[in-house]
Amino acid sequence: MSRLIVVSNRVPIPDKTGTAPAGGLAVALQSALEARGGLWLGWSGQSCAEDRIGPLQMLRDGNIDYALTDLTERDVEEYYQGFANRVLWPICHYRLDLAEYGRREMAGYFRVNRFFASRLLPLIGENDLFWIHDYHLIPLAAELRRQGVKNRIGFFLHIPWPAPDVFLAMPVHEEILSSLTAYDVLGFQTEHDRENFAACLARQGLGNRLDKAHFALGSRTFTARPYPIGIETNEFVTLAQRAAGTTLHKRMLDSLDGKGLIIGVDRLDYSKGITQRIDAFETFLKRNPDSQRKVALLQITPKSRSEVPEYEAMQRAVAEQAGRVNGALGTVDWVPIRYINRSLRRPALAGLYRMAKLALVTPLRDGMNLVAKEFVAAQNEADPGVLLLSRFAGAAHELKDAVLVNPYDVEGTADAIARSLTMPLEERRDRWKSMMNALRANDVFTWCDTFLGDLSRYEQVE
Ligand code: GDG
Repeated sequence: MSRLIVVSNRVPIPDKTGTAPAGGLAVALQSALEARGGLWLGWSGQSCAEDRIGPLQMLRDGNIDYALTDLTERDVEEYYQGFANRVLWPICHYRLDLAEYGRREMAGYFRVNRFFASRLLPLIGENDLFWIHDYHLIPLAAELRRQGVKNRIGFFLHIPWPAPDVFLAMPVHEEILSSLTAYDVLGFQTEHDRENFAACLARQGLGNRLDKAHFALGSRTFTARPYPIGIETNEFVTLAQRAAGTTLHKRMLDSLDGKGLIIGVDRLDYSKGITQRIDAFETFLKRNPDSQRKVALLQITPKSRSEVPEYEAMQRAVAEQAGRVNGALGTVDWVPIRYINRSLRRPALAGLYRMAKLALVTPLRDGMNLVAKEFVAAQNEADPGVLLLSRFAGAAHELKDAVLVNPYDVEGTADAIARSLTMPLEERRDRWKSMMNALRANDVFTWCDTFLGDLSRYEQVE
C-alpha cells in the first residue's frame, strides 16, 4: 500500500491533557490516519520573523509522523487571517457581504501554498499518495505539479462549494478554480456542492464534463464526487454510554432539577446561526409560557479565530444576546440560557448530548456539521432526543429524519422547537433509528476508505 501524506493547515497534536482542538477536520482525520499510518504536514501554529523560519519540526505519535512548519507573521496575516478566513470562508458560506478582498492577501495565499509545496518536496517518495485538506490549500497541487510532482493527489473540501453567482463574485475565482484541476480526485461533502463546482467550471468554460464524475482539461482528467464525512459512530456511542456514571453527569442532572436540557454546540462562527437560534429559543419561550422554567438551553461555544474582526464582534454580540434573554425572561431560580465560551472535553460533551432532549443544530450554511451526527450517536435508544437541523447543513442530505428547519425563519424554528419537545416516543425512536442507520452505513472510516480507494485506483484517462 502506498504511503499516505496528509496536508492540512493545522495539525492536531493532542496536548498533555489529551484535549484535541475543537474542529471537525481534526476529529475526523486523526482517527482515520491512526488506523493507516502516514505523514501529516501542516502549520505549527507559531509565527516568527521572515529570517527565523527553521527546519520542519518532526514528531512521531503512534502510527503518525507529524511534520510542522512555522510561518512568518506576514504569512499568517495574509494567508490565514486574510485570504483563507476573510475571503474564501465567507464566500463559501454565502457571505459576500463579509468578504474583504485585498491583493496583498491574495498574493500571500498563493505564496504560502508555494512555501508548503517547497517544504513537502524533500519528503516525497515516488509512490506516495497525497490527500490535501480544505480551503486553505486549494493551490497546493498546482504548485506541486509545477515542481514536477506526478503522484496521485486528492483534495477534500470540508466546507460548502457555493453557487456560481456567489463564487464568481470573488476577484481571483479563475486562479482558484483552475488550480483545482491539478488534482486527480476532488471530494465534496454533498452532491449539491459537487454540482455547484461543476456549474462554475461550465460557466467559466473550463474543461469538459465527460460524465457525472469525470472532467477533462487539456491533457489531464480528474474526478469530482461527493464523499460525505462521518464520525467514529461506534466509539461515540460507547463514549456517551460511559458518561452516564460520571460526576459531571450527576452535577448536571442535579443542576437541571427535572428541567429538560436543550443543547447547542458550535465553534463561535457566523456561519453557525447562533444569534438566529437564540432568537428562535426566545420566541419559543414567549409563545409557550408553560415551557418557561421547564427547559434550559446549554449553548457551548468555544472561541475561534478571535484575531479576525468579525469573530471578535460576534463574541460580544452572542454574549450580550444571551445576557439580554436571561435578564428579560429568567427568574431567581431559572436561567433560560447557559452560555459557555470555552471547549469541554470530548467525553463530557458526549454525556451532555445524551442527557439532552433536543439539539439545536441550525447553521446558516455548513459543509457537513459533525455535531448533528455526534448528537444522534450519543442518544439512548430507549428514549432518544430529537435533532433539529438546518436544511443548509450538509448533514441534512443524509439525516433526512431530523426535524429540518430554515434557520432564517425564526418563528418557524420556534414552532419546530415546540413540536420537537412534545414529540411522542414512538416517532422519536423511528426517526432516531433511521438516522442511526445512516451513521452506521457511513462512518469516518468508510469516508476515508472510499476517498483513498478512489484516489489510489485513479488513472489518468488517455
Ligand atoms: C468543518 C466544517 C464539517 C465543538 N465544541 C467542542 C468540541 N467540538 C467539536 C465537535 C465536532 C467539531 O468540534 C465541530 O465540527 P463541525 O462539523 O460541527 O464544524 P467545523 O468545525 O466548522 O468543521 C463542517 C467539518 O469541517 C468536517 O468536515 O462538518 O461543516 O465547517 O466534532 O464535537 N469538541 C470538544 N469540546 C468542545 O467544546 N472536545
